[in-house]
Amino acid sequence: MALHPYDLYDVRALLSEEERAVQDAVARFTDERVLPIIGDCFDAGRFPSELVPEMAALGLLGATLPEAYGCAGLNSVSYGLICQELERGDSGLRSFASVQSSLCMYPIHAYGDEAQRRRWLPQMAAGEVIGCFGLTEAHGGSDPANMKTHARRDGDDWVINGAKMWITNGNLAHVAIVWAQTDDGIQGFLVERGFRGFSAQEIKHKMSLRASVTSALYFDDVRVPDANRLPNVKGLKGPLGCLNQARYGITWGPIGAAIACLDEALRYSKERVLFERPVAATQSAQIKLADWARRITTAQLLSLQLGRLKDAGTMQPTQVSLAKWNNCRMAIDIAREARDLLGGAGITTEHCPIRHALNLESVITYEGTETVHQLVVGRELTGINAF
Ligand code: TGC
Ligand code: FAD
Repeated sequence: MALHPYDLYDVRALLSEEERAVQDAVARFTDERVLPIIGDCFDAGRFPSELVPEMAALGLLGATLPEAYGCAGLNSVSYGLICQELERGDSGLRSFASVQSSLCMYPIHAYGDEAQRRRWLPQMAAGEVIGCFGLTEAHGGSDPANMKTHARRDGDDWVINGAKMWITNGNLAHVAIVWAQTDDGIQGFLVERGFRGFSAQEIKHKMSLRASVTSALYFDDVRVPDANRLPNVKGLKGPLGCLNQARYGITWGPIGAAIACLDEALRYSKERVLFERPVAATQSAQIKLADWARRITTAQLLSLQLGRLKDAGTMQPTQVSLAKWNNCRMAIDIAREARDLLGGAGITTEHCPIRHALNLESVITYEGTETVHQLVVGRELTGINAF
């Protein structure tokens, strides 16, 4: 029996029936709703917000959170498969789901009180309220401990001053989870659109993640009630705990992008006839295609095992770092090489590899750069902090 070209090790056989059903539903959504429009969205620099209600209806927002809050209550492997299938369409859509689910709904659930959960989570699961996550500042995203944004207690309120940079969904968001230094360590605040002194400015001229909104956020004496502070965490472990969730999903996403590139290059190289034979009949093309399949297969196995560890409650941040590093590197290399295999045709967004390659420049940078994740693994091995 012929092997599946995008699943040479039959990783799908390791999935439960429910996990397979989730993957199939999201794959259908990507094929039918995302792929027909995404090239144009990327060209126009437009996030397809018309797809948000459909993503919500499919249960893709906050998918692992409990049904009591209007969420799907899925396991982590299913969440990973959602990320994979969305990113097979475009990293921008996966980014949207990552931020909404792992960076906004997760901290409200994990660090918020019951009133905050009841107020925000059902509307966010329904896609009626969109969130963004403000950790990075312009002077150095890799070192968030050095943040300047500050919240000062004033009676029943807090007063926030500062700015955040490179914030996904910033101009779309109804609520921003903002991490600020306080006299009591870093704390998280729910800053609502319309609060006086809070503004967002979209970042233009991006050559990457063009189908996603990225913004700067500004806080000028923004008064936030104490009821909008996440009460159950203090210190950098708050935002880093959210990153753990999102980075986990990002290990899966680039597998989808790489599969999309392999798919397109495979079809193109079989059809493209040069020197009287298809490009796919040359040894150099076959070695490339085989090498991509090898790298995709190892990434699939890595993420699946990571997901099983996460569902068992034993996943360690270092394991997430290794997989984020490996899978982003795998995908960006494949996207660039697939662009090459398409020759000149590869430089237009009529074909997906250049779009994925450009998107992956962000994916390999955000949620911890490749270097940051290498140094996390290096520290684990040596016991020496090299940051
Ligand atoms: P350190 O100061 O030693 O630790 C602080 C506290 O945090 C705990 N911790 C973690 N907790 C959960 N998950 C993790 N991954 C954690 N890493 C550390 C740690 O145990 C400690 O707790 P406690 O109780 O002792 O206070 O911090 P560190 O030396 O471990 O961290 C250094 C470093 C460089 C790894 C960290 O600062 C880092 O990860 N920097 C990169 C920052 C980053 O990734 N920013 C991403 C911004 S969000 C984003 O990019 C969204 S893109 C979304 C999209 O569009 O998809
Ligand atoms: P820097 O930290 O300035 O890094 C510059 C270079 O120095 C990198 O090559 C880095 O690897 C290297 N470096 C850093 N430390 C060391 C070291 N110790 N040793 C050697 N080299 C080192 N942030 C949010 O908070 N929320 C979001 O929603 C969000 N969305 C984003 C969306 C996009 C499209 C992008 C591009 C970024 C987003 N980010 C977001 C920010 C992202 O997390 C940061 O860009 C990232 O953490 C890197 O920070 P930086 O850009 O300031 O680079």
